[in-house]
Amino acid sequence: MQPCADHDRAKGEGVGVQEYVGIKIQLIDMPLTLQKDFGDKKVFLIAATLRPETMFGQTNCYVLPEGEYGVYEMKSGEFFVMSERAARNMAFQELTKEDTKYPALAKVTGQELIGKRLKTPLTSYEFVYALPMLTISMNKGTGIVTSVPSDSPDDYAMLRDLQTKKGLREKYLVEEEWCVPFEPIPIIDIPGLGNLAAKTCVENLKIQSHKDAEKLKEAKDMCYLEGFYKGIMLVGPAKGERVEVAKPIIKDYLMKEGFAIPYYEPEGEVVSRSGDQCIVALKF
Ligand code: ZZB
Repeated sequence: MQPCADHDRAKGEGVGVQEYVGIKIQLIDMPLTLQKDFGDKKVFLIAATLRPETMFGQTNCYVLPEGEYGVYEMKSGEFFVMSERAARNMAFQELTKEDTKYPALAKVTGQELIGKRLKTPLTSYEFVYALPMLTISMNKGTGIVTSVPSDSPDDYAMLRDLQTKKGLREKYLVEEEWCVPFEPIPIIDIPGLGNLAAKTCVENLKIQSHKDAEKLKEAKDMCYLEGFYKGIMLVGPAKGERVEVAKPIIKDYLMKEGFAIPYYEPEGEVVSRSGDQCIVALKF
């Protein structure tokens, strides 16, 4: 594996490294296809987030119904469910069982994960459900997204659609009990946007559905910016602190407790001159 300097790239000149926090969300109910081989194992959906300080507000976890996920064995002895692309990056970050190798021990679709109960760190819900999100990109993060509808407009819009649109629930075989009781949790107060900033922004911009991409982007940018500089934590060990200060504290806590892992990937597509998709590798 050669380092791919800027001048060795056919695509992606100047593209840097994105650092995510990979949240370990344990499967309580195993999908049928995984029951036999993984029924007695610790299996986690890995959700890539840029907002570890919002994990107190998780209400569910999103998967792409038609997305293909693999089950990978990690150095820790645990099993991670994620996209093959994420497993490939992790194989070069000393996370998979054998360095540079990432054989999928099984495959599972997002649809097969929907409705499974999950245990996820820091949230006040005892367990949450895997639900569909139709705008997930399989070429970003792990293809699994943890849902914080209090502070993420995309998550709020999707959850509201699932809660209120029977036809949508029927299409993806979602039961009311998996989404309707899971209201957003106030975790951050932002002056001017209140303690459910994503809901405020979605309502102010009159966003009608999870498909309203342009306005959702505007709402997301506003929540990121206002949240980061002006948001005050309402919960957790950094209660009363600004988000900017709380973020590294909560991130370190999640890692120390074994609830999360650091995960890196190129922040955009990088292709080498020999035509290979580039990854982020640990180099000493
Ligand atoms: C929890 C969370 C809480 C997030 C929040 C955001 C916010 P970005 O914003 O485009 O740079 N995400 C992660 N992977 C994917 C994917 N494959 N497809 C679609 N969405 C994905 O991407 C990073 C954020 O987008 C991640 O951080 C994740 O949602 C989601 F309160 O995790 B986040 C204002 C945003 N607030």
